Amino acid sequence: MRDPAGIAAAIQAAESVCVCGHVNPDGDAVGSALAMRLILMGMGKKVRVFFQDKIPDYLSFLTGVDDIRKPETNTERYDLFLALDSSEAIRMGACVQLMKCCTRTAQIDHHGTNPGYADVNSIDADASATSTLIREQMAALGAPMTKEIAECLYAGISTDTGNFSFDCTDAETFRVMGDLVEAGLPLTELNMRLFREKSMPQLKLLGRAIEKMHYEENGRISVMTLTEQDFRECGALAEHADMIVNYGLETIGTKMAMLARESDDGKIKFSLRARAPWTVDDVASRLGGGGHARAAGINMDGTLESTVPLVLAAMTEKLRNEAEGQE
Ligand SMILES: [Mn+2]
Repeated sequence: MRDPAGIAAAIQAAESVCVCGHVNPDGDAVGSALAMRLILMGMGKKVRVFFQDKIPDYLSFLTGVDDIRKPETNTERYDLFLALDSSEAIRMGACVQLMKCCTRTAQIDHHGTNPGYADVNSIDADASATSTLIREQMAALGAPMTKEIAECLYAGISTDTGNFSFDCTDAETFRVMGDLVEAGLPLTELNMRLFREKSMPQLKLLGRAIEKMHYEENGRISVMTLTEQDFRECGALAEHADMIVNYGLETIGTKMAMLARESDDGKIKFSLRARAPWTVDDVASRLGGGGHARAAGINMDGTLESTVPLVLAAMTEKLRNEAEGQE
C-alpha cells in the first residue's frame, strides 16, 4: 500500500538519511535514489547514497552520481534508512548491513513480491516505477521540482516503462512526465542518451545475441545466450546486456523471450520477458527469481547447458497452459 504521509513523517523526523538501492542497479533504482538525494538535500538533511555495484555508464549524466558510495566504506550512523526499488532486503546486497547503522527504516517500491521489510513501507505494484512514486512523495514533503530532479525521475520512469511502451505505463506516468517537462526536462537529448546511443561493444554484443538467437515452440519462445567469451570478443561489459532481452520479443509471433548469460559471479543470469496476456514472474519465482509479470529475472548456479533447459521447460509449460484458455 502507498504511504507517502508515513514516509514523509519518517523523513521529517530524521536529520540524516542513508539511501540505498538494489544490486545491478538500473535506471529506476539510481534515478529514484539520486532524486531523493536532491530532495533531502533541499530539505537541509544530511544524505548519503549507497549502492553495492557499479552505476552503469548510461546513467553517468545524472546529478550526484559521483557522490554514490560503496556500503563497505561507511563509518557513520543515520536516523533513517531509505530503501528504493528493492523488492527484498537482500536485493540490496551488502547495503543490507547499513540497516543496522540506522535508527529507523523505510522503503518506497513497486514490486508486487515485496514483503514490506522496513518499519515504514510505501509499496504499489501498479506504479510504473519507483521514480513515479517519488513525485507523490515530493508532494507529501512539499518539495519543489527542479530540472535536476526531473532528469533523475525521467531516467527511472522511462527505463522501467520500456520508453513508455510496457503495459505498466498508465495515466499517472504521463501526469508525472508532464511535471518533469514543465520543470525543463531536456527530453530529446536524454531520450537519445538512454534509448538510442550505444557504444560499439554494446552494438556488437546485441548483434552477437541476435545472431545466436533460436526459437522454440514454433517461434513462440525466443532464446538468446551469451557466454563470457562473447562478452570478451565484443569488448562488452555485463551492463551492455541489460536491454538485449527486449529484442527477443520483437519477432512476429514470439510470446516469451529469454536471455541467459554467464555473469562475473559465476552464476547464470536470466532475463525473461513476455507479451500480454502471458506472464513470466511466476516462472522466475518458481526457480528462485522474481520481478514483474512481463519482465522478470533469475540468477542460477550451474552452466548455460544445465540451466537453460530448466528455465525453458518452465516457460514452455506456462506457455502451453495459458495458451489453452487465452489464445
Ligand atoms: Mn523499478
